[in-house]
Parts: sequence; structure tokens; C-alpha cells
Amino acid sequence: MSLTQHGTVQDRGTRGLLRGRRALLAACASLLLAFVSPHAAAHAIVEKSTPQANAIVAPGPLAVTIVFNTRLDRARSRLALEAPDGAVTPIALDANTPATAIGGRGEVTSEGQWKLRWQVLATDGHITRGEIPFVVRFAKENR
Ligand SMILES: [Cu+2]
Repeated sequence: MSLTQHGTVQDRGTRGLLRGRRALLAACASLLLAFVSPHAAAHAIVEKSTPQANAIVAPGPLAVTIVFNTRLDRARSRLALEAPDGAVTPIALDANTPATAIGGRGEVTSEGQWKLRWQVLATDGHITRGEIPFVVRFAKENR
């Protein structure tokens, strides 16, 4: 075996080791992102809402607010009411809510199962969405 050949074998070995280390680093980085990502902590999560989930409200005008755990980009956030028949009505967002909240005024006209549907862009650039179910019932039937 010449020195040149020996060197070639060594180079291959080194390259293989480097590939292995890179793969390991990539795997570690993925694990860190999965478990320790600051992004995950900054995703918008509902902290409280009006109406609350599963609340019973009377028909008529309805003020809605959802407070999140993080600041939002209101221009890229949406709020809508879904009626029992599936009809969806967007709610114009009130510009005066705190930076972590969206809200506005809607109207619930018919009795039954309604949903407050939301989609928000958190300031970390990630969109989350969800819905808050509630029931509309005339006051007499509430008792
Ligand atoms: Cu995020």
C-alpha cells in the first residue's frame, strides 16, 4: 500500500465521520426545535373569551372578545360567527382592543349551536385558528 492510497482511505474515513456528525447535529437541532422552541411558546393560544366556551346567551346583539397569550397582527387576524345553519358572518375587528386581543360586535339571531371562529397571526409569524362553541337560547327557556 502506497502513502497516497493510505491517504485516500483516511480521507474517506474523515468524510464519513463528518457526515455522521452533521447528521447528529441536525438531529439534535430538530429535537431542540421540537421541545425547546421559543416559537412554540409564542403561538397564539386562547386565554379567555366572551362569550366563554359553551356559554348560553340570549338572541340579539353580541359583543365578542378573545384574549390570547401573545401579541397579534390584527390586520392579518379574523373573527366570524357561524350560525346553526352553517352561515358564516365576519365580524369587523375593533381597533381599540389590547394588542393581545381581538373583538367586535356581532348579532346572534336564531336559537341553537353557534360558533365563534377565529384565526390570528401571532407576532412570531405563525397563524393559529380555532372555534369557541356557544348556545343561543331565549331567556325563558334558559330557566
Ligand atoms: Cu410560532
